Amino acid sequence: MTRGRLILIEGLDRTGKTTQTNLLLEKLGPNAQLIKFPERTTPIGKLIDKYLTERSFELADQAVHLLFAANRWELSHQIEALLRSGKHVILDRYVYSGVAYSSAKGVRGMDLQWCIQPEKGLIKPDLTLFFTTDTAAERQGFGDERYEVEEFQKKVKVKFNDVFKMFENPDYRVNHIKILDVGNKTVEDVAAAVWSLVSDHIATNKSTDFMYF
Ligand code: FDM
Repeated sequence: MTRGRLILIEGLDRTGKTTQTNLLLEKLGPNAQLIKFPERTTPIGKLIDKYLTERSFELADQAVHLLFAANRWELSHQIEALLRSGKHVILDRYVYSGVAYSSAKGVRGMDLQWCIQPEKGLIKPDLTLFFTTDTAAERQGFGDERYEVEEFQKKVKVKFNDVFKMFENPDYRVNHIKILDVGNKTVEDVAAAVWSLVSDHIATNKSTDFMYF
């Protein structure tokens, strides 16, 4: 039996990741499961949630980065088991968010190379769709969480580019990252583009091996 595919939807804040991952889950039906990172209900996820929602809860940036990575490790066995059982797993954010957001803080020593270390060994997505937009209007209306500040979001956008460049390096064997400009597109248009890429990927990729960061 071929394993399920690991499909990641990544992107900037307010680009519709959550809407689109839910629509994709509906389309793929019972043969798929959606996992959102951070997964805020686990022991580590609860700490992350507290950090994001309570400004007075201080943690060292390095420690926060390791918590986000640990949150992925908490779910790594479950993800692998689902894929081996033949289920597709849709991820809403994953390693690339981890590296982009942490390195965007500009903390001494916390460069891309530092940030990727605790992610090494996690299963790599088979297909990554990165949602981006240049439309200022699309980027209004951030929420109240710690990172939802326009200045910081601009830095994150630059870092996502750096992260993808780093993964083009042959050492990292980049895998199927597709950039989707969602600015000025309707939910239906984006959903159609996502479905075309995902259904094509599932129809043509049958490998049983996993790739790892
Ligand atoms: N975020 C998310 C990180 O900083 N590192 C990570 O590894 C992940 C998965 O957490 F600002 C940031 C991105 C965002 C915040 O994410 C919460 P959601 O998608 O808004 O819940």
